[in-house]
Amino acid sequence: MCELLFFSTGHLPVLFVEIFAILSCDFFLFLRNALCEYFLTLFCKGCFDLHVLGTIVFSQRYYGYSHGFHLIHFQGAAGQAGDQDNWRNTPVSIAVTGRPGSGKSTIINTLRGLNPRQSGAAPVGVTETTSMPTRYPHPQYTNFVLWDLPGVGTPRYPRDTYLRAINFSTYDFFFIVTSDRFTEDDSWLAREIRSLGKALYFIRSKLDADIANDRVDNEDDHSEDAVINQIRENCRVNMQGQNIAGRLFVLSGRRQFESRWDFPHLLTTIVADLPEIQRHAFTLYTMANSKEMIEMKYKELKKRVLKVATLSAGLSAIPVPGLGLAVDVGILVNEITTYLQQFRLDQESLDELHARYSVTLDQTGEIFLKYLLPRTLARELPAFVLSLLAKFSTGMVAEEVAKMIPVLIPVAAAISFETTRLALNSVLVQLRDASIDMLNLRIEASRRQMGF
Ligand SMILES: Nc1nc2c(ncn2[C@@H]2O[C@H](COP(=O)(O)OP(=O)(O)OP(=O)(O)O)[C@@H](O)[C@H]2O)c(=O)[nH]1
Ligand SMILES: [Mg+2]
Repeated sequence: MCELLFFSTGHLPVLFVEIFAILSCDFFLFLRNALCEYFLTLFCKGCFDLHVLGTIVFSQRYYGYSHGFHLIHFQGAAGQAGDQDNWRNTPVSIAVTGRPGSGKSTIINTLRGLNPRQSGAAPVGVTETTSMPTRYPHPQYTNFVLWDLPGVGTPRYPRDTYLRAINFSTYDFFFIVTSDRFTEDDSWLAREIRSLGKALYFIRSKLDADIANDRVDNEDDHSEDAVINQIRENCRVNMQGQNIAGRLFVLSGRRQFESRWDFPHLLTTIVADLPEIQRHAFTLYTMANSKEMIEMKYKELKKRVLKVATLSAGLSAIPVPGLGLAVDVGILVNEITTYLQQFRLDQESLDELHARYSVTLDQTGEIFLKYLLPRTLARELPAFVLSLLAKFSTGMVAEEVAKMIPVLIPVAAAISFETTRLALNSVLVQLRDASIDMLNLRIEASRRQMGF
């Protein structure tokens, strides 16, 4: 039995080996073994260039089960550098429309991770009416764009010119926002959007204000759930009356409520609706505002680990003194920086948590310690990466890799790759779990601050 670890550039023989590795009948086993031998002979004769082909570890190893190569294949480092960040180039455009004052700009700012008074935020206020389509790119991810659109049915934007005026085809999907009722114009717009096959989400905003009002109005028997149910029911009747069929999300667009009520569900629903490429991008563009979203981000980031480990242990690897490894520490620092941003454990997010929600340094520090992470992780990443590699470069990895009979590459490269892979997988889990705890801390602090 053999174990094959291919780091290839999709060379034709490798492709055949992959296909045969999947098929397990004797005939295919024979073909596969023959092809591997042929492939190796060619390599040994110098027909392939190692830099083109990448790194190959070929090992013979008995497992005791009856058939098959265990094959892990992924694109080699050569020519692939950086493509794990291609998602940043994927355009995602959301159109946000609704009547004046319904809370469009507030939702846009929240989805861009901005407070209304921060620089670059969409103007918010009772007199700040959206008068023409305005483009708001996300500050970090410029291909994620939110469009603040004026509502349909005003003298300036009557139905018959609205779609042309707002350049309808630009957007991937639509939010129709109301803070009270959906109108006949909303119903018309929904039909137009659907007729062009675009996704549409109805948003009933300002739920926090309704809850706060009810607390005052029904001091003795106030119930948050009762308010929400009543609003849902009202919207249902209202939408039925307007002949509107569609998914409704009852929420507050304000940033301190981004993890409350239907806001998290809105984002996870969008992720589920999007085609594969945009799904990947949107999951990373959007904020970690619920446990579900953190899990989704974790899954997307985990898909990158093999590639990053290959890059790090690949052509730009430099020996790390004392560890017997050769890795590109810079690649790992960049990768973990991405994890921290995605999981909201970067310094900026922590500073905000401390300043805005009055969470103490001790509280956030405790979470880091609980998951065996340094309290000031974001500030000392290179040192952290080295300590992480030291932790995983134990005899165990070396032993595992040494069991293989390396034919084509120095065993050190295989050990560096395997150590990096294990380290990244492990730190991803730690950061995911810390992120969930940090989210709970944020939600609790916001509840305390708002009184509900
Ligand atoms: N309590 C509460 N107030 C909100 C919410 N969303 C918006 N507001 C307030 O409602 C007012 C209008 O909000 P905007 O976000 O500017 O509404 P808009 O739809 O962009 O308004 P126009 O641009 O005029 O069409 C502002 O005073 C906001 O602070 C919300 O979810 N809860
Ligand atoms: Mg506005």
